[in-house]
Amino acid sequence: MNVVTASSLFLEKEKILEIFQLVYITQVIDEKTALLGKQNKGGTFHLSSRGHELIGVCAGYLMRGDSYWGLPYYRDRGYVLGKGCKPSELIASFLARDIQNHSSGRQMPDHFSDKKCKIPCQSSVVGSQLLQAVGIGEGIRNRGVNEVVYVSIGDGGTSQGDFHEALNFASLHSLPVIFVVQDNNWAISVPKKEQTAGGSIAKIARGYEGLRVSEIDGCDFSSVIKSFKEAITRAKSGPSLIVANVPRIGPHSSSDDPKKYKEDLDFTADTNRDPVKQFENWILENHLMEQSQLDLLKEEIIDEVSAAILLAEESDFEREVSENDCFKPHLEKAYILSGQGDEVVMSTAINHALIEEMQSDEGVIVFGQDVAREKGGVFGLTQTLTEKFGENRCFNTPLAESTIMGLVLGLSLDGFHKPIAEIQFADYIWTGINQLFNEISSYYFRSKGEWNLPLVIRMPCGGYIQGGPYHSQCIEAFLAHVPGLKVVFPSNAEDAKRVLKAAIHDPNPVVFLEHKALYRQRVFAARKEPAQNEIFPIGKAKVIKEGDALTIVSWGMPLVMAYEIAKELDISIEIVDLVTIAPVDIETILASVKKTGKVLVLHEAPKRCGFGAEIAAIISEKAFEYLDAPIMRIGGKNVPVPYSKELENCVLPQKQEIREAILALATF
Ligand SMILES: Cc1ncc(C[n+]2csc(CCOP(=O)(O)OP(=O)(O)O)c2C)c(N)n1
Ligand SMILES: [Mg+2]
Repeated sequence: MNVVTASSLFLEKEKILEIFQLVYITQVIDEKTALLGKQNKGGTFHLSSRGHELIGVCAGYLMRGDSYWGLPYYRDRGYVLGKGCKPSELIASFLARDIQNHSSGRQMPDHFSDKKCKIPCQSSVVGSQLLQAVGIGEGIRNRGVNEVVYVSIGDGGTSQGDFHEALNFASLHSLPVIFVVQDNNWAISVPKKEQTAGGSIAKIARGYEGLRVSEIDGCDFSSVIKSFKEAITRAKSGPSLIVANVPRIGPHSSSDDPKKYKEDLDFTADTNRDPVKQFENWILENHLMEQSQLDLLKEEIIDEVSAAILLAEESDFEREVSENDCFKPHLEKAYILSGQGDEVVMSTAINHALIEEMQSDEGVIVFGQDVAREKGGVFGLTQTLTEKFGENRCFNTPLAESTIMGLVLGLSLDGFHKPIAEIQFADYIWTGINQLFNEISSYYFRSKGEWNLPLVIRMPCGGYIQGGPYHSQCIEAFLAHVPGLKVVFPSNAEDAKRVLKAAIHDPNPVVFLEHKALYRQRVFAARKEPAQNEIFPIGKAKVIKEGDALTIVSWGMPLVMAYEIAKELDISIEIVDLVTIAPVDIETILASVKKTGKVLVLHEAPKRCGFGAEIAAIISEKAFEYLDAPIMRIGGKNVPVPYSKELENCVLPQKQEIREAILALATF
């Protein structure tokens, strides 16, 4: 065995040379794809990783195999090559071709995804991978396995709140995560002095107790290897942050001209630090190869990349996209609806659904703000879960919604966990919305089905409780607008229990909305409790009252009001409880409208662009000729929900308004 003892690296000569080959392949791919981008072959957007090759390759190479997860960022092509991804696939993804990995042309180049290499699907959102990595780390800790997560980011990305949330959570839970900042001093054109207070992210990060922080020269082979080896050894007992100083030798991207913001001296300094050149010199100095051998090896690598290009060009483009591409196919189990138990309110039904699912599947875990132990959530829905299933399966998170959403995503990736996150009030999802709208929703589509996210996000929502502007929002229309999310909004105890079970069994992300005013409402929402094996499928609406004079389509609190009014009036009213917002059950709505010829769509959220607008549009597209009256809509006023009861009544739909609309429609 040839060991480079002088550098104390304890790495065989063959391995060092293999690392060099990968470093050089990274560079050659860079140069060749830049040329390909000008040849009208499908690739247009070029991201250079020149200067970042060594740090990435070493990380990927030392963390090969099934025990290591990797969430690299776009300038970390070295990492994915080090980890074992195929050059031909990376080039094919540059050319936007339909290949197995790296999104098959659905995302821009260097947005890596390769399941067999344990590289989850990366997005373009700078910093969003950090909390997802932490979620994977939490899953590793829960499963008690010996795995490690690598996650990288640029220096600019450390300004994102997610960076600090990720360091905080990883440190709090002593997670096996290695954070790497590839610090090239620039975020496109913004230099670090305009980016980071004090100029050192390492200095700032040292405040997180439990985090091992080191700063290294990312162009120095020995330092890089030593640093990763230490971080890997330490991972069992906690996270590390490696800040690796590297040059950015190219432009930010093919759309960027660095001459607009870099001085000549900067260009020279960066080029002089080229890690590939330094590594070559190191190899020569350590007599691992002669210059002539090195030159020959480099020529072979150039030929290898040329062959990979030819292979990549053989892949075709994907040419069709369907809305079904957003969801992993899922066959609903057969369902029986008996509802034979004792009468329960909706909050109890939800609590029981959680308990039953946690009993039958060890992978089901629950977390959020205040959900643990006796408190069991601000509405008490998760009470007894920690006591019954332990601290690992029902735990509190910091007060940070992006953390909760990043965790739920990361946890859902390991094929074992089915995480259920609670967002304390739907009004506060906005501080975690990037993870939901930009990451979770499109994950399956972006990875061309390589990854799916079996997760549930529970959100108490809705007004009529004097909750003011920030404890009253009904946000279903925002959620339904985003491709790739299933959104349910059950309005009584039996549906809540059955639909929550369907959501937990679904291999796709489901947002489960719970109206706070219905949690303990008895007259309408309390029901006989369904048995353990009952589920109600997502995507099905329910006719809760039959009639033939007019149809009301509704959900949440206004549905309850409509039901009460319908019982009082001598009009044959049919009421459709939507139960699922997305994908909406068009058939049930149309069948009812075709029967009655008149429809009122009724919801609590602001009428303007509310989900009622979507339903009205569908009806007018598909059943216009059956209508005997204009489609009516009632929604909240287009203002925030005020705290004062008097004002809240002005903004949210009231019984009187609903009754008048029904009478007007009936006599139209
Ligand atoms: C959240 C977000 N904001 C803005 C962008 C546009 N953008 C892409 S890369 C980039 C600069 C990132 O700089 P840095 O993190 O230092 O990484 P580097 O490119 O230098 O490796 C910006 C602003 C983005 N992709 N995501
Ligand atoms: Mg940078």
